[in-house]
Order: sequence, then C-alpha cells, then structure tokens
Amino acid sequence: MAIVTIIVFVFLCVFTSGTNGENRVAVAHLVSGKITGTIVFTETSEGLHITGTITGLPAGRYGFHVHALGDTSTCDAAGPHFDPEDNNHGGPDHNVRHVGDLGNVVFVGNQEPVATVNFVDRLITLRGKNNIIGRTLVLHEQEDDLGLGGHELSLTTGNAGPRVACGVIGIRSPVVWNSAVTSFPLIVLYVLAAVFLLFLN
Ligand SMILES: [Cu+2]
Ligand SMILES: [Zn+2]
Repeated sequence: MAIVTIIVFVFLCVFTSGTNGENRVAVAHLVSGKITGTIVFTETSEGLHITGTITGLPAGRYGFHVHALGDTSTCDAAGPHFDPEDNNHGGPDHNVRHVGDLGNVVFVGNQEPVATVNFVDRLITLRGKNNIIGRTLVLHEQEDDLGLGGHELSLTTGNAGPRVACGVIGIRSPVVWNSAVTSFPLIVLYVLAAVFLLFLN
C-alpha cells in the first residue's frame, strides 16, 4: 500500500507541476513613422525564442536591445540597456554583456527591405531576475558594434545611435500567468495530498 501511495503522490506532483509550467509568450510592437514590426518572445527549453519581422528601414544592420524601463512616451524615456548585473555592453554571444543586448537586426532587400528576426537568446527571460516584461524593445538608427568598436560609447550602447522605434514588451499568452500565485497553493496541495494518502493507509 505504501508503494501505491508513493506512486500516486509522485504522479500527482508531476501532473500538477506540468500544468503549472506553461510556456509564456510575450510581444512587442515597433511602430514609428514608416517602421512597423511585431516581435514575439516564446519560452523554450533552450532560452527565449525571438521571432518576427520589421519593415521601414533601408537595408543594413541596426542595434536591437531591451531597455530597462517601460516608458515609451519617447523612446529615450525607456532608459539605458536592461543591465541587472551592471556589466559592460556586448554582443548577445559574449560572456560580458547587458542582459538586454540582442545585437543587431539585419534588413535585406532592395524595394522594401525586411528584417526577419529568428534567434534564441540565453539570458533574457519572461520570469525571474532577467524578466523583460514591462521593459522596452528598442530599434536603433545605426549598427551596434557589440562593444568592439573602440568608440567612447561602445561599452555602454554599442554606439548604435538614436532610437528610431520602440515598444513595450507585454504579456501575449497564456492570458493569465499565474505561476507566482499558484506555486504556494500547489506546495500546500502536495502536503495535504501526502497527509491524506498516508492516512488512507
Ligand atoms: Cu538600445
Ligand atoms: Zn548594452
């Protein structure tokens, strides 16, 4: 009987933790003048998968970052690069970088160039310390030198120039992100279930 109890309890824990571990999805819209873009952030086991397209700039490379604040009254109001560790600026693959350093997006094409965004980042998240929800995605007028340009701004902004479009990163789905609320009651549920099953014996 004790074996059955343990099996039932483990099954309950696995099942309920599975329903609690949803893959969160966030979205940011970049709209400014001729620039239009929608960028989606999806949780995966490898990191946050970032996808979308942007139009409205000439072919080229443009700095692409998560900035610290969610104020888009102007794009400058979004503050500096999201940098909870107080690091120097870098590229997305560098060991030293701001959490918000996503490198560049690349516009290609002659008539109406399009930037197709499709990569996984290992640092930004939709929960915990590096959560980007409520912060701002910013597109710049120039290429981000990834901290390697030797310019006085290379190690703070990548010398990516003015901010040409920005959008707050918001919750897309599931509609309710309730892990923070349910994690405590789930633990209580586990304990109650364990006690109940032990009494059944
Ligand atoms: Cu930026
Ligand atoms: Zn940076």
